[in-house]
Amino acid sequence: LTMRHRMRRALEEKQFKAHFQPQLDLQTNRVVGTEALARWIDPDGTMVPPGEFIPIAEDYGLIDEICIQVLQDACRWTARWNAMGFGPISVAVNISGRQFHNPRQLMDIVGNALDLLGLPAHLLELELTESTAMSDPENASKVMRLFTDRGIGCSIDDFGTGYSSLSVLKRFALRKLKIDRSFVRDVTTDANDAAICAAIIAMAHALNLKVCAEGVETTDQLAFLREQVCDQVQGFLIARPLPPVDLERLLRDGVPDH
Ligand code: G
Ligand code: G
Ligand code: NA
Ligand code: MN
Repeated sequence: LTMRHRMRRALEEKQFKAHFQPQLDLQTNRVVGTEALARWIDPDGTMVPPGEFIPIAEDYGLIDEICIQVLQDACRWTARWNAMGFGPISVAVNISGRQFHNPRQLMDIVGNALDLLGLPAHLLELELTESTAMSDPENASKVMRLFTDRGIGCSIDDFGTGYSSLSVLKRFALRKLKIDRSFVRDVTTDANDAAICAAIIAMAHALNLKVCAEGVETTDQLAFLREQVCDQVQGFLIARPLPPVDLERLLRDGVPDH
């Protein structure tokens, strides 16, 4: 069977699912959101990582259908968690470069998912990497305006790695910056990385944006980010990307104190 056939069949069998990594609010110590990450889960249990299948899906023109499946899965679980009283809890989904260049079609897909699963628009967030956004700032502005007008939040992913022009950044209709995990990794040992993280947090707040640090793995990193009044953290210290039932258990039991 060719890869194209395998993907087609996987789509028919709804093998593309969302896993969820929690985002912890440092003010309240509550999980206030998750990032949905695409997983291809074969019936035999093997899991194909998105880094492998997303580029192939883009080549085969199957990225939209896969995105729809993952997005609907993400909206379905998030609507459930809010209905169960764990909310308000939002969900962030990643947008591929291909989808970014077709804003109308993306809006249709996203709007349909929200309507179908009954998720309020403000509980959905779209993540665009900084390098994608800056590859075509005109289009990025258009995408963000379109989604913001619909009540959906927009965030810049992997911030700090993509050469943002600050004059462009200030014109984006944004809710959040996500500090790339490469800056978080050595934040307690590298003075430059510490300065960069502090500067991104201060700049985000000056622009009235929330800021989320990615890739938080140690309590020392967390302590630094608390000191800098970072709004949210995401990383293996809190939890890995989890299957929905495990994320739900974490919501029920609460995250341990860090
Ligand atoms: O979860 P993991 O570390 O394997 O993710 C690898 C990469 O795949 C990440 O950079 C992430 O942004 C990307 N990714 C995960 N899920 C999706 C998705 O639903 N759509 C797109 N376009 N990218 C995704
Ligand atoms: O920013 P992006 O969408 O590329 O990031 C998502 C990826 O980051 C996922 O593949 C996820 O598994 C990974 N990730 C999440 N938390 C951590 C962490 O604490 N450390 C490392 N090394 N990777 C992480
Ligand atoms: Na992301
Ligand atoms: Mn990221």
